[in-house]
Amino acid sequence: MKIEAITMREIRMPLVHFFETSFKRTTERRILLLTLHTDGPEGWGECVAGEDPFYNEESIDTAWYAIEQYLAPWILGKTIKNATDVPALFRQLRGHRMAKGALENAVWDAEAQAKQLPLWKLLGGTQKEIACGVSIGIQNSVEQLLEKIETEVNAGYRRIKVKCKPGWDVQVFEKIRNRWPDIVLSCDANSAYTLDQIDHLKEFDRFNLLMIEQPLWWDDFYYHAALQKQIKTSICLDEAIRNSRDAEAAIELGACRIINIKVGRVGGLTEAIAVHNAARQANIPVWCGGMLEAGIGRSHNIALSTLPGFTLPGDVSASKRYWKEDIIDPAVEVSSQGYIKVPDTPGRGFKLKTDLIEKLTVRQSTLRAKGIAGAAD
Ligand code: OSB
Ligand code: MG
Repeated sequence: MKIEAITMREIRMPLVHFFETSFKRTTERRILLLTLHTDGPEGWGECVAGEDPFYNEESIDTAWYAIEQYLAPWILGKTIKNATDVPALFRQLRGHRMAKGALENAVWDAEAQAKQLPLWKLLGGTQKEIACGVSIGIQNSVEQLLEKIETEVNAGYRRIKVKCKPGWDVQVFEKIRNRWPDIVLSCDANSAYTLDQIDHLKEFDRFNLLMIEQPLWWDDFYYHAALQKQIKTSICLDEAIRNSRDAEAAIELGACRIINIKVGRVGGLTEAIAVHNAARQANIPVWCGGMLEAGIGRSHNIALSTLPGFTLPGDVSASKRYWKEDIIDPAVEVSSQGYIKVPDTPGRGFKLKTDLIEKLTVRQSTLRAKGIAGAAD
């Protein structure tokens, strides 16, 4: 397919409820959406970079820059056979994986539609239903957190993950376990601890957690390996795994027993599949992480989660947990048993609410094969 133009747009979407991690409280998302105009079907991608470079080094603004200045010009006017050919076109730009992923995933969407295949089949997926968990942020009070957990347990979610940080950890786990001794529970520290706190981290072992996600530095596996030797709870790496080589190194070092795969964090679906394959080869279970995505990113996550190594429930949950109205139709829904049924229609499998997307847009720019057209047209 020939890439004729790329529309970049920023939409703003308030969250139904704030989402707080050890690094930040988010109340409204600023989301970068891409539309790929080709000589065939139109492809859409969502950039998962946050409002600030606090989760990793990228933000919506660095992604906008990387796409506008480098990535879009490098593929505009090109004829691309397969989305798997895209990473090689982007190689000269170091990092900026979330920016790259947004564009590559739009190519996957267009390719799947051109081939009349559901995206999940094009990726090599095998699971027709995916198991869902939820990620629950730090709340104003433990009571508020317990109420949220109750809602999600009743909704059928198959794993509850709570965000933690020093001062919001063991006391909170204690209260959760008193009330729900048997639910599948995990925690995510987003790098809130250091190795000096090892005695404190050892206390987490009392709570029968499925895993602790990224307890130490965001870019580390060496010290995670040291920590994993001293705690019983399985470490799951999120931030630190940027590609399949990282996955291989972390696994060989013993830095984790579980890996969270986020499509954007590793630079797109091609690399996400490679991370999945590396983990599968080593018998390391993986699950699909989330970045508070709107419907486009969410539908890419659903497709990825159908690969056979995704054996643990992911942070892929219903649209209504995040948004009053999602930008896709139908919205993502989760069954009372905690599963999402994977759509069988070509491409990502969800229609777009283009009027709503227009309404939410605060800036947009269309880039064309020859020269750059600034404003919308
Ligand atoms: O570490 O998994 C994380 C959200 C923003 C940044 C980092 C993370 C998260 C989540 C939310 O945990 C998962 C979701 O989309 O529900
Ligand atoms: Mg995480």
